[in-house]
Amino acid sequence: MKEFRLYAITGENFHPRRELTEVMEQAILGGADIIQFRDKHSGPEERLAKARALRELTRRYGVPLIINDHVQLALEVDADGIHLGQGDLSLTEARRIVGNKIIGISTHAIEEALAAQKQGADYIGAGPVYATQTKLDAVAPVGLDYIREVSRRIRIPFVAIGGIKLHNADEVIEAGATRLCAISEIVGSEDPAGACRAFIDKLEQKERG
Ligand code: TZP
Ligand code: MG
Repeated sequence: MKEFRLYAITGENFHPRRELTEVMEQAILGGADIIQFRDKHSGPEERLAKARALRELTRRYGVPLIINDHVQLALEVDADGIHLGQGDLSLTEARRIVGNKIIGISTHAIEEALAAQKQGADYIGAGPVYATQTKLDAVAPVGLDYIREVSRRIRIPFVAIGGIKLHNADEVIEAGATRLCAISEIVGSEDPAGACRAFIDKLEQKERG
């Protein structure tokens, strides 16, 4: 898959004066280089309309669009990939359905990460690094130790997720993450583009050494 470093996921808790595509466009303008549509609340029609709007937006900017959970929706809007949790359909089954589209898998333990890598995931999510209010059924925080372990042992791209904010991003990067993912710190910001630029600055600072 194309290289990426700032993975922005849609949220429902964005700033009251903004709408979904506007927030995600701001995120892209600020440097988010992969977008995930994650929507646990809308019904099928609303979900399809939102996915279509995001497809149009991400195509315009040449940014990959990943769909969380809904494999058929990903096919319907011709998204670039899907993201699955441990409880969703298996990677083998997903691969059979989506062919060579991107498949990302959430992992919370090194065994899950190794299994996802072995089964052909294109990237994994590693987290939640910190406690988060955004995903209420998230497992307990895995902390920076998990980021260190994944960066040592996993060869496919991994993105750190969960409670990542501008005030703690440096230590996540220091632990070995070269890609960050955030929901609330981006979509809940008064200035999503500025928040993304600030994350990118931190990643670039590390890249420059
Ligand atoms: N998966 C693990 S933590 C999380 C998801 C979807 C939520 C991340 O949201 P935030 O607001 O960046 O903590
Ligand atoms: Mg899921």
